[in-house]
Amino acid sequence: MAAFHPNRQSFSSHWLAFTSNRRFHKHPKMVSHAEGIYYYTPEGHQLYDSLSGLWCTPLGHGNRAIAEAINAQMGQLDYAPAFNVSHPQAFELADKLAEMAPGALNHVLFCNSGSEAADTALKLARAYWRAKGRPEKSKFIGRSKGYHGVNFGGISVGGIGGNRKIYGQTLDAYHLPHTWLPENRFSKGLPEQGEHLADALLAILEVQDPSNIAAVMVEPMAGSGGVIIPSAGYLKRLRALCDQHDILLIFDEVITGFGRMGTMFGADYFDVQPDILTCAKALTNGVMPMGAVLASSEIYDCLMNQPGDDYLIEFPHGYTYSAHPLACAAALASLNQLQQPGLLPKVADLAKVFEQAIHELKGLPLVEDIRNIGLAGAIQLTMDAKQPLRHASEISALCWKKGVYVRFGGNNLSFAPPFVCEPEDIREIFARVAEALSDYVRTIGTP
Ligand code: PXG
Repeated sequence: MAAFHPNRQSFSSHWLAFTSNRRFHKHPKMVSHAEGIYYYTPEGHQLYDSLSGLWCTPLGHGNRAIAEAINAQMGQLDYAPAFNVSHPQAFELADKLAEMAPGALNHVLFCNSGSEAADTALKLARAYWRAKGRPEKSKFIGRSKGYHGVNFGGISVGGIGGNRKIYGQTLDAYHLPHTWLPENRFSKGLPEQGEHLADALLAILEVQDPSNIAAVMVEPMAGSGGVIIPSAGYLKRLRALCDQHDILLIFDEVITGFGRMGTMFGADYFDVQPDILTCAKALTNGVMPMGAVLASSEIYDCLMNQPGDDYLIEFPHGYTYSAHPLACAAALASLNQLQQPGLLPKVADLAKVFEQAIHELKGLPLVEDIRNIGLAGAIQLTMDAKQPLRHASEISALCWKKGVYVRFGGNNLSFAPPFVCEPEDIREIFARVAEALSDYVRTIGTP
């Protein structure tokens, strides 16, 4: 098939997601091929994939077993109605997720993205309290710098101002402070300070009253916000406060799910049990769009035991593509690999190399903080007084030229390399990032 080269017209016909389109038109970044831990541009320039796509392809690109599973499924059943009908792979996948998830999160609702998973979880929390006869428990508490996707529930609970400000009215939601503290700068792994930040929940409850609150929703560590990691006791404290005040705790594990922290879920890492857990991304190794919401038996049983005839729908929610057969096939093939006994120990080993390599950049100009946990990390840059977000985007552009795809968001460069990379790949990625940073500092003069 001949390569398609976009012209001016097609540049404006594809309105890129979450992108400065005007900048893209001037400096397009295109990939046309991917294999293992690399992307390739149409011109054949090789790039390390230092974020596993958008945090979603830990098993690398072109994974054979996933491709074969999708092909086989395509020949067997390409689509099944998601309402009133189902298919065997959906049950197999739900069983597998329930078995992998911490505690009794035994009931799985499928959707197609992390954003849908977030809004599904919020609706589920409200539906639960209503079924319990407490409909006034309808407000939510999220956290500053939290990201729960882009749908209305997710942006309401999410704590990134720029993702909300142009969209008008949101749901009733209040926000805990984020967990970045200056005294934790350059911590390796878990920071020491910050357990007390969970107590900010009490101040919110004092004004809003627990009787009005359905759920607290947080990421075990804030991924998009710039890999902001809470201290060891923070989530345990949050769990205890939610228990005391009869509030559900929802973990958004869209990034932390499936091994990113070196454990299968962030909940395992912190040894804290949520009532609802959302996931997506690595669930299918990013190959098919899919999200999932795992609910506790308490929530499931409550909704199943509502009075009324048994033809009534217990939870009127779902999507045309919920539990899509091709996505289920991709997920089963991905999870089989993620569950291989050697894989998570390999991630934990790579995490040590990653920690050392990313912290080598400490001391370079513009580097204000470096954080890491498992195979995830961020380099936080000082803000340019006139153009606060300039440094990160320009350094990322230089990294591209040096053969590394680097994600920037706000004043952070974020990293989440594939689990299938080798220690020398990680060292090479950060050596090139350090070079790009130094080149950039030279072009702007000493900051
Ligand atoms: N929750 C969390 C915690 C996420 O990280 C979503 C929900 C939404 O998922 P969907 O599939 O609807 O995009 C996300 C997505 C980045 C980056 O660079 C992060 C995400 C997406 C794109 C870029 O940090 N996270």
